[in-house]
Parts: sequence; structure tokens; C-alpha cells
Amino acid sequence: MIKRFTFGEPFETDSVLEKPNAEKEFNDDRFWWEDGALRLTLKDDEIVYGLGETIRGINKRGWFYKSHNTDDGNHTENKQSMYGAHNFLLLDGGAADAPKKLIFVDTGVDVHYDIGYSKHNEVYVRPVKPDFDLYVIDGKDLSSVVSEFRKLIGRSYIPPKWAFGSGQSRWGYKSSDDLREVMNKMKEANIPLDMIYIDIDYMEGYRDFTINSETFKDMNELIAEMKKNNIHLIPIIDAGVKAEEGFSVYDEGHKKGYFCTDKDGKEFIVCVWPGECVFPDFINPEARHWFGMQYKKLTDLGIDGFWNDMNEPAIFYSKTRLEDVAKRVIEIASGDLNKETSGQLRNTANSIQNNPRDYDLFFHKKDGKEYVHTDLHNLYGYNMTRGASEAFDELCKDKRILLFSRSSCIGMHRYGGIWHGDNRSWFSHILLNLKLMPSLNMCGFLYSGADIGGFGDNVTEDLLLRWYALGIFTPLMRNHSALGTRRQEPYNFEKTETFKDIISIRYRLIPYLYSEYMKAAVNNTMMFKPLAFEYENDEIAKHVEDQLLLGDSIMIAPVYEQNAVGRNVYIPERMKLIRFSGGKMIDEGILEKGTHFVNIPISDVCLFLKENRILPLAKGGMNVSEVDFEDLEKVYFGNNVKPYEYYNDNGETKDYEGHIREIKVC
Ligand code: MIG
Repeated sequence: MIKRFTFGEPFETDSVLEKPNAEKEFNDDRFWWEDGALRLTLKDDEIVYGLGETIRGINKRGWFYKSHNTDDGNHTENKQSMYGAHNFLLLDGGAADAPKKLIFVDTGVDVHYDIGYSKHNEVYVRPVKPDFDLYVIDGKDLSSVVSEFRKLIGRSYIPPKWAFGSGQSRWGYKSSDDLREVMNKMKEANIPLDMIYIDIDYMEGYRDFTINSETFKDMNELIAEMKKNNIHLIPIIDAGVKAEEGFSVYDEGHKKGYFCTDKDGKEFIVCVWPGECVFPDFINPEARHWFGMQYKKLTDLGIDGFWNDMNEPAIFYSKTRLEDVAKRVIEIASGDLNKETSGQLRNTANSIQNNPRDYDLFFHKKDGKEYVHTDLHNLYGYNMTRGASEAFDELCKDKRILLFSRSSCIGMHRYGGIWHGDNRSWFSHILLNLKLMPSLNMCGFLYSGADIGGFGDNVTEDLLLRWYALGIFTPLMRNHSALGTRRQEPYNFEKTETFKDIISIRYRLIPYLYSEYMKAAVNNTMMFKPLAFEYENDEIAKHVEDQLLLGDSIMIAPVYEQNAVGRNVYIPERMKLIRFSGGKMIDEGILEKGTHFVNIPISDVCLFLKENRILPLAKGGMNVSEVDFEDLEKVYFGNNVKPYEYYNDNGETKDYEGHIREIKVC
């Protein structure tokens, strides 16, 4: 059951499109409102799920979090925020038969969460401004509460089928020939590929919607060549628009008043990649639509996928902050330098980038009213992506476009996916990647994945192999790395053949992954679930944080430690161990309920198949268009095999009804 309560005068976020009527006053069996926060006492064993994209565990208990969309590429345990604001918590009630409860704080302002941080059994949820809608969903089990929530926030974004292929990316591809090299080397190594991503260097001086006339002068031919090879080029789009007279996007937006302004009504100037920039006012519906229509410059060339970056928004520095910091640095430096002042100096200098106080300095317009950015900060990236998606609906009507964003808020899940931002080439980030999947699924972000191999720092071959062994299961599968780090394309390593084997498994799994994705989208269910969602009476399963259920048939348990030769896997019911090794699938027999040490050498991928369920497998292919979605091998065991509900469609158009049929074994 859903209840809605309104506190103060909330700004319309459009996170929920069809709102139930608000109750007269706030009243709940577990939460109460006190001193500007929602409060709750947890049961001793209660698990708290939620918050979508954040650091730490699937169970969020024991830390202090903030939903504040942040460009911070250092995802360590001491942080409080990542790039998204996913303001929901799901309580398991502390026992399998206890009532479940989900709360969703619908707001664009920051929210602070003390989840058993100050006191183990106490929670407070404090919206920084007490103007918000609160939704409370009560139910019997975790999955059905999540489904009710998902129905409330609307159907998840659905990408084209080819977007379930493998992608190669790197910040540092500088010319069309660099991209040809990627295509050719992947082909020579027989590694399947569907997408090559182009980072900021394809633009003319980092100006959005331009193409570098020297390094990418043959863009048209490049796109055609890639298309012939069934490869999609996916360009990046940044939020900041170069503030430069003569640049048509700026001129037009300037004339129409579509950029954010300062307190005096002048355009607010920040520095991002192109130098001095302005921020399009995505909160203003006309400006949002206008910016979205700019993507046409690229879709007209045959581009059919995009990633939106820097839209928290990220700020290298604002003009105002620069002046202020410069002044203070000189002041401090001209005084007596000692231990204290040199610390001050460092802190002052460091405060120049992504300073949240800059968000108090610029303004948005909507329906003739002005709003300071801070009051709707977390809606910015969401509305950038929404603008693009709405423009595609106009420009390409029935054609699906690949679209994902770095920054997000609940509501944006209807318009695009998200990637997990600037992670690092660390083994611990394989595990973070895994933990984020179900938390994101709960709030509608189904098309998601992390930079495989890690974005920052230098990768090692074993890390990359282990990461792929998880990445082949995530809907968004992309190897991406930062400028200046060790090259990370699979063909740069010794075991090229092993990379080929592992990435090829993805192309055998695609019919299953696509089918499970589509069912999750259409039915408002989760594709990735913590074990607790199905084995609620199993005290061990309930606390497993390094294995996931993937769809109806399988469980995954990747290795995330260096030099491990395998790992302990908790088997919550009889399952069959399926091993992929050296390009072959090997049936390793049945594992009974309990903990098992499973050998998983660096060359192998293991998955665990439930009894009486079917895993359909394709023959594979070099890209998605080569995969035969009808010629399927059925892997199963048991005497009472349940028919598999198989979703398949053309993968391109937007008609999602009537594509499910049963696959049976004879
Ligand atoms: O300031 O475009 O998260 O994926 O490669 C860094 C360059 C800007 C951040 C993105 C990353 C991308 C990088 N961008």
C-alpha cells in the first residue's frame, strides 16, 4: 500500500508522474517526524536496503550518507555521496515474516541519512529543506514492495538490443584513426564488439555538438565504416557549454536566455573542459527541449547512442570562486607561513574545484519563477538526460537510442541508464560494482554498469580478467579508462585469447540477459537481487553481499581478490555449477545447499544454475546482430523443469507488449 505525505511546499521533481492523493497529516507505524528529520528505531537484526548509487554495502546500516550529486572519482568508504540522488530506504523489518517498508523522499535538495551511524538502532533522514513529498510503501515481501515503488516511479529506460553488446572506451582516443585501430585490433583478436565510445577529444575545443575538423575530419566515413562492421560510435556530451561568441550553440542559448544566471541576472560563468562555460538551464522546460534538440546534429550523421558527463554539474572553478580563492591565497601567503597557515593555504587552494557553495550562486527559471541551484541541485543531470530523451522521441519517434548519464536522480531512470562514474583499477571496486547493481535496480536503474578494469589508476591483466568475469553479466558492459593510465584494451595484454573467451561468453548469454532485462523493465521487477530477496528464511543467505541472483535462473559469485584461485560460494538451494573455460561450457555437477569452495582460475567464468530452471544460451557472435536469438541451447537440471518465460523482440522499436513466450524442455 502506498501513502503520500506532503511536507512544506515541494518543488515539482517529476520523479513520480501519477501521484496518489496526499494524506492529511503524517502518520506512520514506524517513522516519526522530529527536529526536521524522519526518525526510526531499527530492530536489532534489521537490514536497511536502499540509496541506489552509494559506497559501502548492499545493507546500508552503519554509515552516514548524503544524497548530493558529486563529481568525486575517489569512491572510498569514507565518502558520503556519489553521482546520483536516490532517496529511498527499504526496511526488511528484522525478520522474514515482519512487514516490509519502503520510504521515498521526493526532492531535488540534498538529504542526509544517519543509518545506525550515531547509534546502531537509530535512523534519521533529514532533507536539508523540509519541502518534499514522502511516499511510504508497506508490504509483505521485499520484491513486491520494490515492484510497487517501481510502478510508482514509472517504467525504466529501455536501450536498443545492440547496447547489450560489449563496448570499448578510453579517454585519450584522439583521432578517427585511433578509433579505427581499436576496431581493427579487436577484430584481429577475434574479440566481439558492438560499441566504441568517443570521449571529449572528438569535439572542436570541447564544444558540445561540434566535431574536430582536423582529427575527425572524416567523421562521416568513420561512422559508415563502423556501421559496416556493426559497430556503433557513442560520443560523450558534457553539461557545460563554451561561453564564446560565434559558437552557434552558445549564441542561440544566450539569445534565448537558456543559461543559468547569477544573482544579477548575468550568465554564471564556470570553467570546465572548454574553458569558460555556461550551464544550460535544464530545469527550464524550453531550455531543456532546446538543448535536447542539439543532439540532432549528431543523430543526423547516424549516431545512435550518447553518454552525458559532468552533469552533477562538475565545476573546475567558477569565476567568482577563482577571484575569491586567489585573493585569499595571496592574503595567507603574504602573512607569516607556519604549520597552521600552510594548511589553510592548501585547503583554500583545494576549495576551488566542485565547491558546493558555488551551487548557491546560480539560478534556474521555471514557470516565471527563479530557483537557486542548491534547492534543486540533484535534478540537474536528470533533466539533461530527460531533455535528450524527449528530443529523441521527437526526432526518431519509434527508434531506441542508447543513452546514459553520470549524474542522476530517481525519475531519470525512465530516460536513460547510468554508469558508475570514475572508479579505480582496484579489486575492491569489482565488489562495489556488484553491490551497486541490486541497489540501483530497486530504484529503476536497470541499464547500468561500471568502467570495467577501472577508470583511474593502472590496471593489471588479472584485474581486468576478473572484472570482465563480472562485467559480462551487467547490462552496460564497457571497458573504460582515464587519460594517462596504462592502456586497458584487452588486446594490449598477454592473454588476449582468454579475453576473447570471456567476452565471447557475453554473446552466448545475451538472449537470457536481454530477456531478463526486458521482463524487469516491463514488469517493474529487479534483474539483480540480493539473495535475501528469495531466501528470506535463510539466515546465511540474508547477509551475503558478494553474490547476486541474476534473473530467474542463475546466481553469480565473481572473484574480487587478487591472486585468489577461487572463492567460497554460498549455495542457498541445490544448484548446478556451470563453468566456461577456454571457449567451452563445462557442466560440473550439482552443489548441495551450503558453502563450497569453488576453484575459479583466472581464465574461467562460473555461474550457478537453479534446479528446475532453464538457462537459454545462444551460439554467440562477433556482435549482437550476429547472435541468433532463436537458436538456443537449453541448460537445465531437475525433474520438474519450469518453462522459461522468454522475452524477445526486434530490439529496435518501442513496442514492448506481447513478446514473451514459454520455452519448455521436452
Ligand atoms: O573531468 O571526459 O567520468 O568517464 O572519461 C573528467 C573525460 C571528465 C569524467 C568521466 C569520464 C571521462 C572524463 N570525464
